Amino acid sequence: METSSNCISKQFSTCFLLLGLMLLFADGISFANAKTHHHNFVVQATKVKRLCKTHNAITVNGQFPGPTLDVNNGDTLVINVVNKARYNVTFHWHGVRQMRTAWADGPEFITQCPIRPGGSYTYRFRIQGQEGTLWWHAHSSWLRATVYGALIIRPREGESYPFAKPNHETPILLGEWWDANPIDVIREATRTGAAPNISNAYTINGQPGDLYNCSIKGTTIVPVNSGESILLRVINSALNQQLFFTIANHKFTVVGADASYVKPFTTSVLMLGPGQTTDVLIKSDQPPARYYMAARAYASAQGAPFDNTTTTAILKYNSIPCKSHCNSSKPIMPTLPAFNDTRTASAFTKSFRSPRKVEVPTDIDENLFITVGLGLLNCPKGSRARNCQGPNGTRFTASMNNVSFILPSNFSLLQAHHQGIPGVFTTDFPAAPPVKFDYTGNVSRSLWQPIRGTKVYNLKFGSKVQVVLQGTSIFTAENHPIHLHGYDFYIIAEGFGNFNPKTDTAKFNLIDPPLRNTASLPVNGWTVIRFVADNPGVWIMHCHLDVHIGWGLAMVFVVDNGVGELQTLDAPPTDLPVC
Ligand SMILES: *[C@@H]1O[C@H](CO)[C@@H](O)[C@H](O)[C@H]1NC(C)=O
Ligand SMILES: *[C@@H]1O[C@H](CO)[C@@H](O)[C@H](O)[C@H]1NC(C)=O
Ligand SMILES: *[C@@H]1O[C@H](CO)[C@@H](O)[C@H](O)[C@H]1NC(C)=O
Ligand SMILES: *[C@@H]1O[C@H](CO)[C@@H](O)[C@H](O)[C@H]1NC(C)=O
Ligand SMILES: *[C@@H]1O[C@H](CO)[C@@H](O)[C@H](O)[C@H]1NC(C)=O
Ligand SMILES: *[C@@H]1O[C@H](CO)[C@@H](O)[C@H](O)[C@H]1NC(C)=O
Ligand SMILES: *[C@@H]1O[C@H](CO)[C@@H](O)[C@H](O)[C@H]1NC(C)=O
Ligand SMILES: *[C@@H]1O[C@H](CO)[C@@H](O)[C@H](O)[C@H]1NC(C)=O
Ligand SMILES: *[C@@H]1O[C@H](CO)[C@@H](O)[C@H](O)[C@H]1NC(C)=O
Ligand SMILES: *[C@@H]1O[C@H](CO)[C@@H](O)[C@H](O)[C@H]1NC(C)=O
Ligand SMILES: [Cu+2]
Repeated sequence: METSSNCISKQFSTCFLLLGLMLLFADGISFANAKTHHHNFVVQATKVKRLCKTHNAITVNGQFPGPTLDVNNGDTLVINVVNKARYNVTFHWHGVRQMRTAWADGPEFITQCPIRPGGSYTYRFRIQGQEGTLWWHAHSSWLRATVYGALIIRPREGESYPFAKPNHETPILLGEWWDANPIDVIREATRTGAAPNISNAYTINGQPGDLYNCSIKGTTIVPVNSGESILLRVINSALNQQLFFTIANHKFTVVGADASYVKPFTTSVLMLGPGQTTDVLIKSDQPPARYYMAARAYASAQGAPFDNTTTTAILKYNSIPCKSHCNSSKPIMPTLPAFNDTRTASAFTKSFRSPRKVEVPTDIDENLFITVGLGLLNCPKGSRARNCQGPNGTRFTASMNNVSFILPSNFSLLQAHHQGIPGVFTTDFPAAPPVKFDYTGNVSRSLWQPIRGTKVYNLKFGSKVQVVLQGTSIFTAENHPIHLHGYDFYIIAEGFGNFNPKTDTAKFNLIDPPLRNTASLPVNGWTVIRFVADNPGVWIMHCHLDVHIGWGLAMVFVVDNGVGELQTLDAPPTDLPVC
């Protein structure tokens, strides 16, 4: 559970720290002590036993969860990925801005073609102006079920946190485990058109915890001494489920999210959508004992099946006054919100503020309204029924503005954009829904089937963008964690029902909204985000529930180069995988 500085894993075959030269960067600040971290990530099948059964899980360097990357703001990462597994793979450094280095962003067929079995690719990028907790994960099929790890970004050397230095720090990675090969699960669903099988467990740092069978031995334990403060870096790395997280008898002070600091607030429960991170401080000020920390689903879709199990780890005071019976009494269990407690989820996401007044983009150049939701594809009557095992002989789908996103297969979008290769995508992603309707009402069945396409939306360098994300109740309404690559955005408002431009603009927070990379779009509601298109490249915006990505819940922004080298996408790396 401990983390050391810089090169955390002893298993890295190489880990050099090079002194950065006196380089002048775009922001005009020189970092004499910025470092370059070199890592080897070997993707390989590894025997992992959970829930009484051993599976050949795909891991990085045989570790599950994968190695923690521990860096300082301003550092450079050079990660050489070698694919020794039997699946295509790519890596995404979730939340890293990737200024001018879109080639290192990772979503397959968006910024690169997959690293094939036997292949390799070196990701190079610098952390610029981000501090807190991010993470990395595979961005190909469902590999990220087991291929993920924490990315911790500390303040520059010599600088400190904007809060008292905690006595300890530990990442808390919430995950999701199938008692099956996750790739088989998604392939089966793709074949049948039905929803994929739900998971069998959630995990904390890779362990389900002792409420599950055969899971007592590995349960994650976080040891503490009385009177300390502990920084928990909570990451929702689950594939398909928003999660509530709480610790018995301990309150959280939230200090950061998605590698930006926030105005501290206290709460006894967190809700994170997949992709989101939350940094919290806790105090070990309770009677010495063992306290469960626990996570379970926030399941907002009515009637849809979900994994309703509970994962636990143990916050264990070192000074428990007991002898032989010490381990026999059960840890103290917290109360978790009800699975459908949207009120608690919403109260939590609305508590976030930036620490101080920030510069929110105004004078918007691009004002987009994007509907987000599920759908059903009708099948030709009687034919190919095996492919149409969704509701009433349909196939599940999902869309943004009625376009279900299809990945290209012969070129990555970034390569096609950079080299001007025609026929790979079209630039007609609509800025508004083609049909206006009561998005959160009883939607006519005639509107449920989207079109399919590889449509992008073009943004001029430097344009100020507002996106109103509007959930729909097509098939079923549901909370969607919407993630934008290459950017952080301000969340200036959210609400329930249909967004009303006449009245809801009054709710915009243009003073101190939180800066994030993943927004929880409320079930049957809306969220408004703003950002400046200052990073050239091809950037996917998608639901971070992998089940929904597969159904097409994504769109892509193509951001043009600006003027001069500092506003221009770098040249592609020479080892960039091609299709
Ligand atoms: C999905 O669940 C069904 C029903 O339990 C089972 O028969 C099937 O084998 C599962 N699929 C996979 C890929 O595990
Ligand atoms: C756990 O083990 C018990 C006792 O062996 C068994 O009855 C139960 O079905 C198991 N639960 C699961 C989820 O496998
Ligand atoms: C979880 O779902 C199963 C199957 O639907 C049900 O039997 C069980 O009672 C549920 N458990 C909880 C804690 O809701
Ligand atoms: C309690 O459990 C820990 C491991 O969880 C073990 O190291 C220790 O020996 C146990 N103590 C007793 C008294 O059984
Ligand atoms: C939540 O689920 C409970 C049953 O588990 C139900 O009684 C309640 O009405 C639901 N609440 C909402 C807001 O859907
Ligand atoms: C499926 O068909 C039944 C019977 O016609 C109907 O009641 C139900 O609403 C349909 N479900 C969907 C998702 O279309
Ligand atoms: C790439 O694939 C698309 C769709 O299959 C096709 O229309 C296009 O012609 C292909 N482009 C090239 C350059 O091969
Ligand atoms: C939804 O609308 C359809 C017709 O468009 C109607 O048949 C159905 O009864 C409505 N359902 C509800 C719950 O209002
Ligand atoms: C989506 O487009 C299809 C095809 O044009 C149409 O049938 C459907 O009604 C549209 N749905 C919405 C929500 O715009
Ligand atoms: C793996 O990647 C290659 C190269 O892009 C592609 O042709 C192939 O279809 C991919 N395989 C799978 C199983 O997706
Ligand atoms: Cu979604």
